Amino acid sequence: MSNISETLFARAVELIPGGVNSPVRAFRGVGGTPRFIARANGATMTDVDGREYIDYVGSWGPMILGHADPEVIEALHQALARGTSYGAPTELEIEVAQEVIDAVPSIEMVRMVNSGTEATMSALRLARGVTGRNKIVKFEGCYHGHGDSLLVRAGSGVATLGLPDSPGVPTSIAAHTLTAPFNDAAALAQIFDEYGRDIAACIVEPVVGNMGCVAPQEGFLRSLRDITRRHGALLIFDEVMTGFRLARGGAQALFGVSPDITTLGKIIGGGLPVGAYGGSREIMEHIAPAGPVYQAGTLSGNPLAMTAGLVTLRRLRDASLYEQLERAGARLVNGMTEAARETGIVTTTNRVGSMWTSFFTARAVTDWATASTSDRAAYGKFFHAMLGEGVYLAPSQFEAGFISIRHTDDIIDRTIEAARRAFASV
Ligand code: HOZ
Repeated sequence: MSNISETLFARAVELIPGGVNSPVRAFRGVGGTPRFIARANGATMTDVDGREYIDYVGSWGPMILGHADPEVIEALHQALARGTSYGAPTELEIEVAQEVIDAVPSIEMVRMVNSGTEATMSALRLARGVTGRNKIVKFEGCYHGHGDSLLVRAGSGVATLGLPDSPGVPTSIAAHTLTAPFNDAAALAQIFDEYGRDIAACIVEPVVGNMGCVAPQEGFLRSLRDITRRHGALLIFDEVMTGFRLARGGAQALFGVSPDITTLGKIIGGGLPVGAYGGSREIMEHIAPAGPVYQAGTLSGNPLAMTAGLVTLRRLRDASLYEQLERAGARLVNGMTEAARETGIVTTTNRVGSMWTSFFTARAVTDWATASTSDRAAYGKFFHAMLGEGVYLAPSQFEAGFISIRHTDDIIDRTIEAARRAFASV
């Protein structure tokens, strides 16, 4: 099959490592050539060859309002005419900060950065600065961006490519990162019993998106809160994916557990590059220039990301949108599960709100050990069958799918019909 995506990819691999600016996009987890996208609108994307896809990647989470939301685009047009970056404070930044603080229970102050990776790196530095300790604990299969301390037993692209850890991370830094299985509070308690006095923070995706979607079991997040508090360590919820997605107040509002520091990204930039980290006033006033922990950024809080973010966050004040997303998620997952069953394909589908993943395994998927029992070759076949049906899923088993408010019942029913045919072909 000769097409424009293939021609572009051949050029891209000569100029960009692996042909992409972020590894999972390269389709290595599923094989084949990545589709180059020309445009997107609502729940769909169109590639350079003119094929339209129902999109469940949603730019990996930000597009909760759907692509090219008219209100976001109009606000961006107006903002563009006022200039794209000033390197000086704006009222818009206060408005976005206010919106985040109003929504997220544990945040009293927030600092904007430019990506989720920057947010988690900065949150770790803050935790180390506040506690005067060096070690951190993360969970196997959770991914928190590509900061040195966090590329240990990570999910997402690291898991997709089968790289246990990354060359280039000094062993002296990796040695400060301890890992436990997700959903295993006893293992965490043991780590804290051994190293508690040296541990600055425990970081977790409260609902994991980066080994596929995996929910916390009853009481797990509460145990993390209790264990960290008992040992004088900080609890960091990485809500880059879940913030403003599972509820306006994120997973912490949904599960009723308050972390000390929260990292955000994706939705709060309305589709433009953004990240943020926040917490109590007492903790956040350690950040420069209020305090001594240094962190800075030329484009942080830039007016375009703040504009798109503000429109998006204000729209998400409408609680009925989360009810709509919940209904859409249930309709999709019930339909997919039924389609798999009818065609005799064994899957386990996890969902929390509008995040979901179908794993090709009979096991309940609760952690990395069970996520990795999924038949990745079967996922690859299913992925390509769905692509052929005009449905764009994550090109890796170890990523979550995302639903937007533009995924109507009709679009979801078309997806289920496509899945029925795709399962049959697997
Ligand atoms: N690691 C990102 C999702 N978990 C992928 C980002 C991208 O490829 O754009």
